[in-house]
Amino acid sequence: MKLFSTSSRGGRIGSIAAIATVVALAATGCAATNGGDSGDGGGDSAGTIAFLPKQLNNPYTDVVLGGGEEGAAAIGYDSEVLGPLEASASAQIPFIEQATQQGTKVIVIAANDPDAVGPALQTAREAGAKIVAFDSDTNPDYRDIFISQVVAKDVALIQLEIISEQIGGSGEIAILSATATATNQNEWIKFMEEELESNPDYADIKLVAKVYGDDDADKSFQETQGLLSSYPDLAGIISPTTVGIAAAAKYLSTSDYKGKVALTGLGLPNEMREFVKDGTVQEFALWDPAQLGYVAAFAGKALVDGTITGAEGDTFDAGDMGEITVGANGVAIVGPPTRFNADNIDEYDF
Ligand code: RAM
Repeated sequence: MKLFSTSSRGGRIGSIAAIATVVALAATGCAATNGGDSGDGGGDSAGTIAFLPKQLNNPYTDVVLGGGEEGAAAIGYDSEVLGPLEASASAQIPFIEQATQQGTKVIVIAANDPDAVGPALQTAREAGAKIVAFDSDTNPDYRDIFISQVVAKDVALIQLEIISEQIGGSGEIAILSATATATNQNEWIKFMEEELESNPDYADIKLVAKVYGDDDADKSFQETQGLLSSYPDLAGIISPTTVGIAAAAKYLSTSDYKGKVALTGLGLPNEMREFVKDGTVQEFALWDPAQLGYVAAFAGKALVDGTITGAEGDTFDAGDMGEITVGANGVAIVGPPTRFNADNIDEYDF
């Protein structure tokens, strides 16, 4: 079943409840459990899945967690959301320790840094927890499986294709990323750099700068401003982060650069709609983030049940998303990216 469109999944109701939980948590930066039982669970619960995103106060995270909580409920697990307010490298460690002390069966984590979280995850595993990385991988030594929404190289390629189309295949471009340590961001940027070097279609495109907005809207806004003043010939910006692209669009939309400097990257349709409609942005890409959380919950169950170990070729049931096969290096891919533009953006609600 395809979960992409808003109308196709009643479970979006579950997402709304989850968002309310996360918003409440954002005020305190701590954790809450949905579903009654905590720890290994009592009553009818199979146990708890702890979701530890890069940061709580990120609209992308809210959508991912909505899918995660829906997935956990579908397999009879309680879900707990915990994590820091800022996406810094070490900020997740105390939350991993907290989940470990609670005897959480599954920790689902989007790593702010592939190695900083390693020792804490090792301890969690020694205590019996299964580790599912999603969105942004840990070093593979520290997790059982990585749920990646899209093949990493495809995420890079679609953004290059779009920017190239928009700048006529020639000119200076810059990348506005999230944090400098984020595994997902750095992998996508690496593939973009390799493609720019090797693909003759991009011979006339020059990457002049990489800047980091730390998935903080204000910093991303300022970095955009800085790029435009430092590089007067800039033709386009790629921002492979939902926070970055929305902040850059906000800056461009009221500046003289609107419609002149192209902007693309990875954005949430609901955050980008106004900028597509006012002509600031022509086209950007993403996937349905809820699917990522949903599949991660099912992967956790399969690991706990022992039906998979995260080895290449393992398969697991992912409910409405069907059967998922684990690929090389313990990476399971959920689905392809989609382009959003004026023609289709109103069909999406996330
Ligand atoms: C931001 C985060 C996240 C990334 C999305 C596309 O919200 O950096 O990790 O996957 O953008």
